[in-house]
Amino acid sequence: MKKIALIFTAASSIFFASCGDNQDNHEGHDHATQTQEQASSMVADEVVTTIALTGGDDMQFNQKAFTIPVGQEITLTLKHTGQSGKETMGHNVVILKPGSSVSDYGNGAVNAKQEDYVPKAMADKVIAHTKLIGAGEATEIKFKVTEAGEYPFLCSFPGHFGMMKGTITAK
Ligand SMILES: [Cu+2]
Repeated sequence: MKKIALIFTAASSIFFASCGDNQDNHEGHDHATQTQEQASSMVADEVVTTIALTGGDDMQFNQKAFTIPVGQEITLTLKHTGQSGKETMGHNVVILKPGSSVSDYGNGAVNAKQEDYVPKAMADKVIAHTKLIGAGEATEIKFKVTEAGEYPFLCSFPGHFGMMKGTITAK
């Protein structure tokens, strides 16, 4: 009697194990995508007046989507969490007007080293920007937007905007 029970238990655990594998194979990707979407939409739905960004030697912002209220003062901080200096791994945050292209701005800023990669020639695309910082530094700006919309942001240090970009939604 005991033996039969054991065999049954073993068989059913194999059955459940293989069932679980199948689910992973068929639904693993969907599930991961869904979780990611849920996570980013949760972040984006929360309306904030403080944006705290960090960027390290991995060339990544800690967060890529924010929602802010129209007409209120927003405080944005940027902290460099890496080991590299501003010359080799500088970071900044440039917030662009709705409809502006992050890659157009990033490509246009590449040669503006004298201006810390925030060229005056493209100032008409910019809502606000931080200064360029290196390891151990932090910086803060305050800004306000007067219209609802999607405001792209990027780090304009050469080669960074492919990874270091995001969207601030104002509503
Ligand atoms: Cu950067």
